[in-house]
Amino acid sequence: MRGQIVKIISNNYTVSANNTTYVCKARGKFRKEKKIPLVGDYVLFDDKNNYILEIEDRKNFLHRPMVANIDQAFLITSLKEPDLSLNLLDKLLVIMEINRIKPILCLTKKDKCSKSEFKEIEKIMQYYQNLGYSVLFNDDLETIKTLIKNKTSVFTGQTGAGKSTLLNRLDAKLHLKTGEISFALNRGKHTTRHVELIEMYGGKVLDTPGFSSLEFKDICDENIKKAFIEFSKYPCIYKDCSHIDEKECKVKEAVENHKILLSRYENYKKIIGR
Ligand SMILES: Nc1nc2c(ncn2[C@@H]2O[C@H](COP(=O)(O)OP(=O)(O)O)[C@@H](O)[C@H]2O)c(=O)[nH]1
Ligand SMILES: [Mg+2]
Ligand SMILES: [Zn+2]
Repeated sequence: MRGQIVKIISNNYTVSANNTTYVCKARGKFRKEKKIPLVGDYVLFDDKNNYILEIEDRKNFLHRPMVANIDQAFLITSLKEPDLSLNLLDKLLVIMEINRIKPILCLTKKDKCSKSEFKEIEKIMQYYQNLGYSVLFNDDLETIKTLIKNKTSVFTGQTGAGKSTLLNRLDAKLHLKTGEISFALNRGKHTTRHVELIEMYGGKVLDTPGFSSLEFKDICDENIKKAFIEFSKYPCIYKDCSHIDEKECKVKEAVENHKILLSRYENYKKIIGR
């Protein structure tokens, strides 16, 4: 039978298939082949003896949390408390672009913005929408439910952005803790990270505090450049133009002419200088 691993606790792999879960063991051959089954892996398994037989090739995988085959990511982006961080947003967009994960911007705490603050934010979000990214609010529950169907999704974003609140609103049975104070420096101590895909609305979702800079470790500058998807609309004289030190650069020109959002360009330079 074919299924997807939704939870791993020591060497017990919970595989979901046909609305049922099976707690399986992995075969010894995986260890020899240095294949480690991950949450999100699609597997073939023996549903009589509860053994994983094969791990299918991955579409993608992320390091922290370790999870495979993510289709889309809801980037839970708080407008206030914590304040909107375009730097974090652009970083997350780069990670998603590089891993071929469809990003969906989901804005929270609109109610905490003044009218004028919100006007500013709307302008910025219009820019992201023009790039082709979907922009939603955390009260668009019906749209979110539809998007979740038949997909594996991650909900990611800063602590306090409202991920758990949103997931609880989608499924009241979850009872995820909200408003928890996080001690960033002691993170490892406070929370034993437990990765689990939760099934809802015909799809699977993962609640995660975010992805570390680890994701950028193996990415070359060329791919970061590509992940800023609007840059290619302004072809430079040099194909390998870094858009930083070159005197004549169409991307820099587009930034000066307000065609490219200044914050996007600055975040690009920050990520390149990692
Ligand atoms: N005003 C307001 N507060 C929100 C909203 N979404 C979440 N919160 C609050 O923000 C705090 C952090 O939310 P939580 O879901 O724990 O964030 P997480 O760390 O991303 O899981 C909680 O006190 C929530 O009640 C929102 O849209 N508006
Ligand atoms: Mg939370
Ligand atoms: Zn250039």
